[in-house]
Amino acid sequence: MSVSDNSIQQAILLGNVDSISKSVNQLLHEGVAAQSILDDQLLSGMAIVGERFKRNEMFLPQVLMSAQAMQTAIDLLKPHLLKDSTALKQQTVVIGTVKGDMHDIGKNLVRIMLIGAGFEVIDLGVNVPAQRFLETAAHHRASVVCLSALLSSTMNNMKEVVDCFRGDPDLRQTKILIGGAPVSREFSKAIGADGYAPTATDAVEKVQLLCQ
Ligand code: B12
Repeated sequence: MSVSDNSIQQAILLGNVDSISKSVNQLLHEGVAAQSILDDQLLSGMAIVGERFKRNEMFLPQVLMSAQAMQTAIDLLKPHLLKDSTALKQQTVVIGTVKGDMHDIGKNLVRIMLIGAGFEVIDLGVNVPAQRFLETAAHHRASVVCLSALLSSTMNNMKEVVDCFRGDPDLRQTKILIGGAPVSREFSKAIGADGYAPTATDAVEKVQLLCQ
């Protein structure tokens, strides 16, 4: 990877949209794989933001700027991430961030990877109430519902979604996959979901398995 090695990380830390666009475009132009720009630079940059936020070295407006820079970079990588993929089957997946939670960068990455793997993806956005997941899954006959949460308070709203699906005679078989920094395999089992994946790449594998 050329472009000065940590220029993308720096642009994320500073929330510099212009600089990140320039660096990402340059790396793409040099033939660096979109997946490696994402894994080696963007995700590690965002991890540093998370650490600094935790230590009160960065504050909300700065984190928001970093998130905007991250989203700009992801939008630039998106066509390349999709191009690298092979379309397999057209099963429908509904995805959203649960009620009370506005974090969507990770959820958006999972969506992009799923589309890249050939799934039809309906993205309900952020702050999605349980009932909306149910109605959408029923309307589109979804095979899998993906729930994202980044807050330890909102991860509990995943259980409400799972309970609503399990309590509906027509939807109780719908597979539910969960993800997001505070959740785990154990939490997924505890709330009766069908699985957990730690990253967007693992999410694709899990959804493929759940669709078999
Ligand atoms: C960016 C950010 C924000 C941005 C969000 C912008 C946006 N559009 O998303 C803003 C500034 C708005 C924000 C707000 C808040 N935030 Co915030 N935020 C972050 C930060 C720094 C990065 C999150 C991120 O985007 N990571 C990058 C992505 C790529 O990673 P990811 O989301 O984990 O997703 C990956 C996996 O988890 C997985 N995945 C994600 N979703 C799914 C779904 C499925 C189905 C699957 C299988 C996998 C999967 O795949 C993804 C890619 O590999 C984190 C720190 C951290 N370490 O996570 C804090 C963090 C999540 N925020 C935190 C807090 C406290 C808040 C606020 C409450 C702050 C406040 N005082 O207001 C508010 C809450 C607002 C709300 N109601 O949601 C805390 C949460 C603590 C906790 N455990 O509850 C964290 C951990 C920071 C910290 N260390 O204290 N935040």
